[in-house]
Amino acid sequence: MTGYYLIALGSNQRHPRYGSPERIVQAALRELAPLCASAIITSRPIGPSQRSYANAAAIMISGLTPDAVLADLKALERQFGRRSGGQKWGRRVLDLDIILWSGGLWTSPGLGIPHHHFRSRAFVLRPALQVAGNWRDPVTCLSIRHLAARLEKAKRR
Ligand code: PH2
Ligand code: MG
Ligand code: MG
Repeated sequence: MTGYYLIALGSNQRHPRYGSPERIVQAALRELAPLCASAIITSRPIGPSQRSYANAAAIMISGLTPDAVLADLKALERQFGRRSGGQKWGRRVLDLDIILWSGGLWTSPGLGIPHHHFRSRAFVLRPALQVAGNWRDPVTCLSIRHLAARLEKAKRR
């Protein structure tokens, strides 16, 4: 069964071959060959790491289950030199997260969709707005556009 996946990409560490986080995200987008991709934005780090991030969002189409897609994304993270372990939310050369998929909800031991924290993360919603503004979060029934506007408004207060 074919499904659509909204993927968030992030990097805040240099890579010896690809260079800056922006270049890494660019290279990862080439590898993923998505249906469409957002621009790459620079965002202030949330969490312990001090370095700013390059973030982007992409829509992928796949016949695989969410667990199999996640395994492929993890393999790509490793291909870019990411090692498991390390500090939670520490610096990372490449982070690929599944945010939404067209099947709605998914829960397995290693994966929950929708991504648990995406509604409060501007570094996910801002790029996602460029590629999936009308996509509705199956939990709140609100569109990405609505969630992004709500978050920007809350941040201004
Ligand atoms: N990812 C994190 C933690 N903090 N901050 C920004 N700006 N962008 C990220 O992608 C990011 C983060 C954990 O995955
Ligand atoms: Mg992440
Ligand atoms: Mg991740």
